[in-house]
Amino acid sequence: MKLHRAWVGLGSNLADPRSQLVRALEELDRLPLTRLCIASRLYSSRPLGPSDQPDFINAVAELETRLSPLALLDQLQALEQRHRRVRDRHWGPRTLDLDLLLFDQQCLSMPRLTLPHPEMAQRAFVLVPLAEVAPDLRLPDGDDVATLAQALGDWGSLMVLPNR
Ligand code: A4P
Ligand code: MG
Repeated sequence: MKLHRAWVGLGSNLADPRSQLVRALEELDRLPLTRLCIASRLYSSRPLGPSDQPDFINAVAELETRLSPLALLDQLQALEQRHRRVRDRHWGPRTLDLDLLLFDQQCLSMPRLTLPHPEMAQRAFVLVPLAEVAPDLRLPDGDDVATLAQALGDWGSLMVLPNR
């Protein structure tokens, strides 16, 4: 089985978000056929979408995996379930949200999985931690992640949290 590189966006704004993320990073490292290579610092940000919810904590993890994209998504969704995530309101509060941002340079458009993650290029809370762990990374369309992050210009709403 081939070794792949995948980037996962983590987000939480309920039930002690910081420990949700710290636990999730450890759990990502223990997924089958998968290893956590590097994790970004934790970032706090204002909620995108409905504003009557707590601020989010976000981070990005770089993984090495021998799983397929869909098998990795299955694992991420099972991990969300273990954090008792309840899906109700779109863009509403959540204990743990795991988005598969990139998987090698693959482009996929399936009902269960779109790669790259469709919203990632517009979100500072994804691009800034992603550029931190992978400063030379490009999207499949050739766009440079660090340049995209700088171009967003709404870093003001992002705050790095002190060490975990
Ligand atoms: N799906 C398709 N492609 C992917 C992918 N690349 N990664 C499917 C993960 N899932 C993918 O996702 C809905 C369906 O998308 C899944 O069944 C999966 O098969 P979901 O996580 O169940 O639903 P959701 O999270 O409510 O919707 P969505 O569109 O994923 O929301 P987002 O984009 O995750 O946004 N503000 C701040 N500051 N920080 C945040 O982290 N997050 C959100 C949620 C809103 N506002 C935020 C933040
Ligand atoms: Mg999601």
